[in-house]
Amino acid sequence: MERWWVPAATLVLLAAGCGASPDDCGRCDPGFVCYFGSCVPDLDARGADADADAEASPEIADTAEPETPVEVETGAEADEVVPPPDVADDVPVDVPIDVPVDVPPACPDPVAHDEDGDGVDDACDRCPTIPDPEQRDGDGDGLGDACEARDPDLLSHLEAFAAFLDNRLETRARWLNDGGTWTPAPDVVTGSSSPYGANRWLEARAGNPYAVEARFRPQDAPRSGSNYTGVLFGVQAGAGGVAPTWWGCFFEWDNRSLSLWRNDGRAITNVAFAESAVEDNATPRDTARRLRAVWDGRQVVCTFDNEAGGHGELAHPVDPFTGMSLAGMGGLRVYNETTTFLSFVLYR
Ligand SMILES: [Ca+2]
Ligand SMILES: [Ca+2]
Ligand SMILES: [Ca+2]
Ligand SMILES: [Ca+2]
Repeated sequence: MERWWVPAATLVLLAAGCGASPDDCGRCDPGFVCYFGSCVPDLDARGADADADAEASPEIADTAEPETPVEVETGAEADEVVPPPDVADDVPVDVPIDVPVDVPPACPDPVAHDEDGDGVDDACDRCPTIPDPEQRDGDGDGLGDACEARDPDLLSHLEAFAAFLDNRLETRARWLNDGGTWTPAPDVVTGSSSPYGANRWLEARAGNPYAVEARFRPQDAPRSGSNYTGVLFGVQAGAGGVAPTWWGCFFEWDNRSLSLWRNDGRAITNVAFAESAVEDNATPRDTARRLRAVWDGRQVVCTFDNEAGGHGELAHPVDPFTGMSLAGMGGLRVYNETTTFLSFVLYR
């Protein structure tokens, strides 16, 4: 059976010309008919014009809902049925409705920079330094699964994130420098010290628990002796020009080691170290590496990764009564080394 699709508004228009009685109005002018006591244009008399108007009228075209066509059969009233104006061409009938539910929402205030290249703008990335295009957040705390610590209850948000672009994402705290040279450049900051240490920390105090993370590339230049690069935490700024005290997790280039250090203001002490090298000796010097230190209130866990697949870990319990406080600020350090830092994150 042949069928036509007719917009509902068209049927209303057609109905207006039916059922009138001349007796209700007395007399109507030529071309008009009585419709419930009023003289209205005789649409039946206008015939083809009425159809043409309906098709050409922008008002009707706009208000007729192609999504809700009324289906009528051709036959006795075929003259009154108006084919829909190019509905098939203008309206995609097969609109896909299976849009993936994991697509993250649009970023309302982007900074037009994507530090980890996962397609999610830094301003909205739940893990701005770890590629996680699906932005999974199993516990719904706003911190992505990819950058939660091993205990998902431990960390819950990004306290500070520096891509080293400019100050757009670093305005909540200042960077403070102590020793060496710190040279900002678009997207990085380069720290250099020879031989003494250079510290740079973010003036944002972290309570327990927290984690600090830095991504870095040692500069491709020959080095000899002990060359350390890493993250600082528990930094207590020294008053009156006194050097700060700190804890630190460092990568050492010569023997590819991972170690935990402490500066109590009197001496810098190697507290613990990973027993084996954390990367192959053939790993190129300018490989990007990541160091993270997590303080959960009981122990420090340092983890190391590089983009070549190297991995290492170091855990060390800290006695709160005999150990040095780990409350404080987080930052970066180089010792007898020149390193380009790509990003820094303070998690809480
Ligand atoms: Ca991103
Ligand atoms: Ca990410
Ligand atoms: Ca989470
Ligand atoms: Ca960067």
